[in-house]
Amino acid sequence: MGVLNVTPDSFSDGGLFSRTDAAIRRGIQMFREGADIVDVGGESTRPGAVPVAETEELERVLPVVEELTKHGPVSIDTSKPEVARLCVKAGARLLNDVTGFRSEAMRRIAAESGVSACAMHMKGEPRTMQDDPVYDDVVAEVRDYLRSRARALEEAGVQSNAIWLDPGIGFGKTLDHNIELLRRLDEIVSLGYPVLVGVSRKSFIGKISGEEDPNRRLPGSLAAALAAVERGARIVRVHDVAETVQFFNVKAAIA
Ligand code: HH2
Repeated sequence: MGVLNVTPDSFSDGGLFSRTDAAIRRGIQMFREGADIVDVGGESTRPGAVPVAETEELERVLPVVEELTKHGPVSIDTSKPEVARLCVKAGARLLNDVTGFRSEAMRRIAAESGVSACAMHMKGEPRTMQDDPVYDDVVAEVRDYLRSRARALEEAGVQSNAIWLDPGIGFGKTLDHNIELLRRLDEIVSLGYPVLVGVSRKSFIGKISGEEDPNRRLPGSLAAALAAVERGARIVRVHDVAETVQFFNVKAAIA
């Protein structure tokens, strides 16, 4: 899954693709590089990010979704029901909700439209999520939460084979929590739904490596993506599509 942030303030590519034409060009390029799906987002969820109004988010993402669906499968990264509804109408095939479909309206749109739904775990909300997150057992808590979100989606009428789950690396988690979640990812995979993991360029890689520039965290991102895939992750959400495709193709050719 290629990341396409149509935002001025995303943590690694903010401002690069905030113009519609630049975003569309980058999306098409990611399909050419081998992305199976491109995830379009119009609101940064980085720690401390300021929420964006619905009209603003729609102006950012809708023209991009409309055009990119002509080139390949598109996912919309949003928690706003109206943004989700209009993007599905425009052809988006997956709803990626970092708030885990806590909103009934989001669950209804997923069910009525028949598109896939990715429910992610986040502790709290982006503005405050990194203020000292505490868990007894982070893996058990995230797994139980994701199981409850999958049930809620199924009760709303979403087919079980259309549900993806995501532990939400970096969303209300310390370095140790992120490492523990990746190390024991198989416990989340065992819920039986496809698992998506987003580790690309994230700050935990900076903490481990000392690399402060997110754009220089590709080696660590590949290491973390491999660790996730080896434990059963089916989809990796990445900024560096060509590099990640090459990495996994070589790995697959050998083993
Ligand atoms: N991470 C980000 C955004 N959306 N969605 C899922 N399912 N999983 C993730 O790990 C995930 C996500 C944050 O990364 P990015 O989009 O690059 O940054 P920002 O939120 O600053 O736009």
